[in-house]
Amino acid sequence: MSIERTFAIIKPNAVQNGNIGEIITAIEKDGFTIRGLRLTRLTPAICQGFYAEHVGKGFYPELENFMTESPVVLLCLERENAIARWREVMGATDPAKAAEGTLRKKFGESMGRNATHGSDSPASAAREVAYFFNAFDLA
Ligand code: DGI
Repeated sequence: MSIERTFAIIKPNAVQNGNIGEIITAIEKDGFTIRGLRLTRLTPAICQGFYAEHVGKGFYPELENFMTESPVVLLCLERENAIARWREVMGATDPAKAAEGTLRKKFGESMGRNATHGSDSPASAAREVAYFFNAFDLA
């Protein structure tokens, strides 16, 4: 298994609830190295570019309202098998269906307000890391 990078977001509800520290601790304890880290607030245009595959779907307006309502933490994470492993640590998209001990189970409030994002493939990871971080931001 090779070392790879993935892209993660600590979403507005988790930032509002004071969960940044616990989520970053879980990331570090699981053996990820943090290569990029930034607190910012997404604009509608930035959100549309990021979630391009979902623009036009029924749930997109709710997704955009949520993702732009307050600041988020953007992360580039590195470890062996990072993309699949980060999705395991997060758990299922719907917190109600997420396994015990996963981040979405612990910190997610609903399908929409599900606390974290993680890239779903190597192509998405490369696109998402490059969308938010330039080469100088990645250590
Ligand atoms: O890769 P994921 O974040 O697990 O899931 P995804 O890429 O299918 O969807 C992106 C986000 O959009 C997801 O984290 C939560 C939101 N979402 C997806 N499907 C629904 C949804 N939100 C609502 N309210 N209803 C949905 O059906």
